[in-house]
Amino acid sequence: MNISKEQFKDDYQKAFTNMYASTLEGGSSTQQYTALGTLLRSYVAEYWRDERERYIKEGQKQVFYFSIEFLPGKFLENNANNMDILDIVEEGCKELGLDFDEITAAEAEPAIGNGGLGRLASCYMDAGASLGYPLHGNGIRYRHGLFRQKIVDGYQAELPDNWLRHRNAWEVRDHKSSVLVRFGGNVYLDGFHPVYEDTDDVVAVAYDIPMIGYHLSTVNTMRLWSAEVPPEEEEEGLASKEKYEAVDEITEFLYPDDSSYEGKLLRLKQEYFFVSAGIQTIMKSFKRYQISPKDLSEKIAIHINDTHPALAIPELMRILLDEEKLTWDQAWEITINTCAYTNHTVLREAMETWRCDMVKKLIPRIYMIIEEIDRRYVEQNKPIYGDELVQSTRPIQDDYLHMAHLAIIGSHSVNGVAGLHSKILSEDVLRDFSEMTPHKFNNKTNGISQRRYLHVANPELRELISECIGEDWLTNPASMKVLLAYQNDQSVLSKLADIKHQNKEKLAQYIKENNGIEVNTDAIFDVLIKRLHAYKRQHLQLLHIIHLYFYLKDNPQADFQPRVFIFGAKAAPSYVFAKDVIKVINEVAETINNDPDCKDKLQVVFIENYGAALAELIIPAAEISEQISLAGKEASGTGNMKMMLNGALTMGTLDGANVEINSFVGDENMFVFGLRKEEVDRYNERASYNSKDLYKSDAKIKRVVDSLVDGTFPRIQIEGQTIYDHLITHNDEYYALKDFHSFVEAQEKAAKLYKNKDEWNKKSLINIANSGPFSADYAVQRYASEIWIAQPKAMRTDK
Ligand code: 26V
Repeated sequence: MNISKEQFKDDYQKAFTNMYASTLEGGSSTQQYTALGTLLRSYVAEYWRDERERYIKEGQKQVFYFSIEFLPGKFLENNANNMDILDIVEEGCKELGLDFDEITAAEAEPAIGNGGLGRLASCYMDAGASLGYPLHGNGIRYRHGLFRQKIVDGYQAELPDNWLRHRNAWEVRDHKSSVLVRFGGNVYLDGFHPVYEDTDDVVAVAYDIPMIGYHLSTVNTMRLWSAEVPPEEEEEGLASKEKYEAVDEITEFLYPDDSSYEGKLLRLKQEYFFVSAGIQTIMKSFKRYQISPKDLSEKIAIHINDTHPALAIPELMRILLDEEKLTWDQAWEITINTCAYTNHTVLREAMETWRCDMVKKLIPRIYMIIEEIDRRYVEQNKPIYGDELVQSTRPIQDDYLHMAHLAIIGSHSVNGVAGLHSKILSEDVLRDFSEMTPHKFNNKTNGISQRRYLHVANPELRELISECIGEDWLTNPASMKVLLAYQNDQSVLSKLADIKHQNKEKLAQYIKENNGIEVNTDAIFDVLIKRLHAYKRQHLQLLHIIHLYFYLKDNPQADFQPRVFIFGAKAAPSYVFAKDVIKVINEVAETINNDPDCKDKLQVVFIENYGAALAELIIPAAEISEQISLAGKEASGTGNMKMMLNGALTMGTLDGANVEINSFVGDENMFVFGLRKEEVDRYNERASYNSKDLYKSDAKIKRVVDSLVDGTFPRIQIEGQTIYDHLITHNDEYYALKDFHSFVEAQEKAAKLYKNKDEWNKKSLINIANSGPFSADYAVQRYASEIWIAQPKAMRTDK
């Protein structure tokens, strides 16, 4: 958008006074932020409205991305960037005597997602809007996001995340779009007509947040639902205290697990709540514009992000049958053609199943429909595929509802999120389904927002790239490949190194302020940031660090490549192993950081409360990107792409999207180690891996593992033992010991390479140049053209 700095400054001062009846300079940074966010939102408000109306007028196909989590990160800078006024805002603030960094720091991060799944949804929102696709989010407005992590005596403590304390400047409460969601009660059929008795009703109130595309291509909507007591019940004094509490609870907090399933009733309530609200809204707008429900799949696509929104399928059926009075076959065909499902994990413990009696009691009409889906599925498919296949794939089995089965059966597309993951789905985890309906299965490798993770998070690098290759790459990321022409250009390589060093300094400053540790910024910054989980193997890095520690103790005079190991990770509050790993990392760090033999050579930092906002500080400073999950376990990973984009070299197994990174940059530009997926499978099939034997026969491994329990590191008696037991007593489920030597070797190679700065910088540049294909823009284009069959609008030329 076009606005002068003077105009902006004037608007800002007025907006502040309108809001707080005081002057801007005297405001707190939170007030300054809130007024600024509100002002920027007001700049796009008319355009947002126009775009909504245009969508309706032009009858363009709309896509609704249903996700129980979003992780948008802070809005202010990203939105200003996408509106092309980031410079004006920054300079304007400076001229007004304000500290822009303080203002951005005052923005509360909406942590309404756990990790990869939610962040991916938000990258797609950004890409969708930037490309002009009508792609809208549908989710939950949790009043408390993912807990804030505090490290106390080395342990993770969880504190509530009250991100809405100072209100959200970007959201608009749209109470007129409220819908009623019915729970419980009795339902019986009067002919074909369902009769509801004694239901427990909840109102879903919409909060809309504008999703502002790059260069203001379009403004889409992320709609988050909040649960309230129905106003009629309130006005007639019918709502009890218990009712208020029960309703409040629905959108009170985000479940803090991302890879283990727990069949909690409240979680099921959340799932039905936001799904029903979203589907009802879509159908209401259809009615308003008198579009026939038979045209539904031509006019909208519904995306089911993991299984949590899979009740969209029976909910859509319910409306088509009960309200639109379609026949079952008509309704079913429409539903399948409208819905598509993405799987994000192959971990068995994360597969969602619900006890049927629970579903039946909470949402009786929906359960009736699911039973009918199941009955017809068996009836129609048994004669074709035989009993065995049908039994293993039906939605209801042994009194449990299998959400993935429901999602697959009710969708026309099922995709994994990286090549290897999609292959595992169709050949292994979902093999029976892919045998029956191979046409549904496809891959959509994840993508990331270059705008957030490079343009905004690393503006100096953005400048350098543009200096070299012009601006085309900003909207056409594949053309970053042109950068390869500079791989031997010493001046470009040294600028690249300078930028990395500045970013390391920034991170070092943060570490000094928050951890009280002065890290050596000439050391390699080795970064492992992601949720803490045994399959992601933070404990493998821990073993490696201990190994280096022993090496330094044994060889204090050795020529040692200095390294700073940086961790950031939250553990699910009930996940004992993960929490114990955090404690051990912190205690090992304490010993190492205080040992004079390690000074400026080996340092370990655990950054507290890692999340989307801190990621933007850490990623630009990373030199080694640790992607060390056991092959076959990480669906894709997206941190791997973000760090590559910022010039880090990947230290990785051939897992998830690391495989694709490897195919782009080649073995010589990353450090590949560890078992291949087929090898892991072979060990598992034959049960031929014995970690205890390995431990007993390998002195290096034994020494490192023993240090967890022999007092080398104080204050980890219990937690060290947990890891020891996992590795030795319980046979090292994720093959950390098996991969240990291969990992250490790859790390040694990295340390050696780092001594040759020119070579390192060249490889760094090669990584950046090859990261274009991981743009979320391409991923969204593939979803749009192959799954949603949706078109972007013709781009404006008047910006
Ligand atoms: C699963 C569950 C299980 C029940 C409890 C709550 C919960 C919440 C989320 C999930 C979804 C799977 C977890 C997930 O985030 N998967 C990650 O998705 C990323 C985006 O596709 C991908 O890059 C990561 O590899 C994958 O772990």
